[in-house]
Amino acid sequence: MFNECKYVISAVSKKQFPNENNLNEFVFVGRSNVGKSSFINALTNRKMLAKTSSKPGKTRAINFFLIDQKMYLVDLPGYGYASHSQSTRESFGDYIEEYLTDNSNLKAVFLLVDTKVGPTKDDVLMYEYLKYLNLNIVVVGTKSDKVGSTQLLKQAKNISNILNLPLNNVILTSSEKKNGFDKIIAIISSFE
Ligand SMILES: Nc1nc2c(ncn2[C@@H]2O[C@H](COP(=O)(O)OP(=O)(O)OP(=O)(O)O)[C@@H](O)[C@H]2O)c(=O)[nH]1
Ligand SMILES: [Mg+2]
Repeated sequence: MFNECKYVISAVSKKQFPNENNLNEFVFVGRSNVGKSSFINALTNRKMLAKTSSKPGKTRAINFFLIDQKMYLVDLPGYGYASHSQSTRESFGDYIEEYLTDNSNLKAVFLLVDTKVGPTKDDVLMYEYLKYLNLNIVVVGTKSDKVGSTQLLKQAKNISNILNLPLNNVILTSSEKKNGFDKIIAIISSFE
């Protein structure tokens, strides 16, 4: 579905955000290490488009990827990683806020939570914040390969219970096994 995927910029301030043509944007949000960058790579079928790491806090800026000259996929820094200095953590918050508010190009926010761990306190806060901003939210469970098949439904229900949303609205994915991406692509395609 995605042919040309181009890294555009790692933005550290609003002035650097691209997209003067007002193309659709889709952003991936979640705590550090939840698998956002891996998710973008799996979605676009690229191995190294977005940089991934086993060390939390890899993505420090807001990374924009231009897809087929028609939309942007946006990789946000993760939240909830304690070992950043206080000031770094605060500026992470600023980026996220600046990016998410007053952005009419932003069509959907994919909130990624770890399927096995379930939504953390930070995830719940982020979900509430996204709702408050009236954004179109898609809740995604990541790393579903780490959960046995008999536990998958239970973990999906756990996510839907904690976030208080219908079970059908929780999409479980594995970037490693490339599972669940047909649903994500269908959602993105529905905005074209
Ligand atoms: N088993 C498994 N591991 C995964 C999956 N997706 C990501 N990982 C691993 O989880 C770790 C973190 O992945 P990243 O994609 O870098 O996570 P991130 O959310 O971008 O992290 P930050 O940039 O720090 O916010 C890496 O070691 C990945 O290999 C998955 O679907 N299955
Ligand atoms: Mg990342």
